[in-house]
Amino acid sequence: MTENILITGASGQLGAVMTKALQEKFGVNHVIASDLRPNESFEGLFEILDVTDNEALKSIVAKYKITQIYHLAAILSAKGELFPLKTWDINMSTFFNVLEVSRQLSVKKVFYPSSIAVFGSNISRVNTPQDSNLMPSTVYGISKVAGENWANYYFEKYDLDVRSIRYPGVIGYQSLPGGGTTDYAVDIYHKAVKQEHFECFLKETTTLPMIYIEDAVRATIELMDAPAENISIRTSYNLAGMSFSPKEVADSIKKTYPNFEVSYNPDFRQNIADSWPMSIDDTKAKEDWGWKPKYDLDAMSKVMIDNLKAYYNSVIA
Ligand code: VAH
Repeated sequence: MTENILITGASGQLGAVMTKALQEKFGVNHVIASDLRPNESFEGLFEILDVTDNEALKSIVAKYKITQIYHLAAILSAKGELFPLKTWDINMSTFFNVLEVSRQLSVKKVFYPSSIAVFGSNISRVNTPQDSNLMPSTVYGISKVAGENWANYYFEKYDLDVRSIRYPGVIGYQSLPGGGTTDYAVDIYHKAVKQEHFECFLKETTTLPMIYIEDAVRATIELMDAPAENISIRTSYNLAGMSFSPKEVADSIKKTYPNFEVSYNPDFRQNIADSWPMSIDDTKAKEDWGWKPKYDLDAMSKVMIDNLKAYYNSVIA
């Protein structure tokens, strides 16, 4: 059967890279990228879509005979704390629309991104288990815990094949830092390549689970490709790439830029980070669908620096 894929939030950090990977896998004419505003940088099919508008979503799903939805639109952790009730409303209403339209129009598969933000400071922060008691400290995290349970509900009640990953902090060179607590680890590479000082909004010893964006996208597609009978977790899978602190990523960068200077000035995002795991137990992802990360910190630093140098040289040229 022909697959037609809709990506919401396609202009975001993960969305832009996910879109390209899905275009390569399914063909440009079978992938419809969508976001709130036009995006001239996209090659291929693009629709302006506010996912809070149920009729607009339904119309696009029907128009393109969508068989899979990757629902990446959401307000992230740090930005979400600036307007908590709006964050809850946007993160939940968009997912309810995706679930309901998928059920009504027989979409075959739905991908729902969850996050390590579902965990709180009430559990072990080292090698945090898949089945932990979830007490998130942010509205973003609360919305993701609710979303995971709604995903499981639609699977159990309507047999809708919703699959989900609890992403660590995703690091990539393709977009500037967004509203995430882990986005210091994107910005630090930009500052290093521009030979600028970097002020980190977390303490130097704040270890968090992270993943290079290519690993995050590959994990997602491998999960979506896995046979349904292999999927034993219908809330969301723990996923681990690597764990590092701001000091460790700064030291990795200094192997290329020995004079790179970093200072540490923790802000409100320190409390968020302190409530999150330091490392993740992703045994179930390994067992159910063969997950294995390819990038460690130094491998990620090389690819980040190489690509950002090429970008900034082209911008300066
Ligand atoms: C955030 N990058 O910081 C996201 C992610 C693990 C964190 O969900 O909000």
